Amino acid sequence: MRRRLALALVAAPLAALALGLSGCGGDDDSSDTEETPPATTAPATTAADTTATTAPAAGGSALEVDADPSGQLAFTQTTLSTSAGEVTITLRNDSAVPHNIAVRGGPVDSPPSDTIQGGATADLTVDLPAGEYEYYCEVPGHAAAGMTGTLTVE
Ligand SMILES: [Cu+2]
Repeated sequence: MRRRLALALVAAPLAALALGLSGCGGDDDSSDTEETPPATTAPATTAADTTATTAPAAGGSALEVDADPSGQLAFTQTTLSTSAGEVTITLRNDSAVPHNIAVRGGPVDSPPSDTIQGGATADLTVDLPAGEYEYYCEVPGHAAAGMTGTLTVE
């Protein structure tokens, strides 16, 4: 009997202490939770860094080319250059004549981009090793009429 009472007397403060501790523990948990997102952000940043590192290694450059706005069978730029890797060329065509863009040279012979006109744009993404390529409009007759350019990849 005395022993139980003693235990109860000891247990009560302990329980209160435990409650107090668990209260603090709850705060600690929430602050831990608050610290967890930064910890999660750190790996995410690492992943982003990895992606960023991968992107330059793979190239990932972007180029813009315009079709002659007056409707001539020509690009306004006849030379382009970029670094090796995945290259995205955005063709803009302000004329009413439909055009597209494709790249060929060496082992590369890309399918053409969408054929566009009237101020639209079309993207062509090609994986290009270093070398010299021709970009051209694949609409029949256009490349033969001079709608080509030289793309140098280093
Ligand atoms: Cu064309």
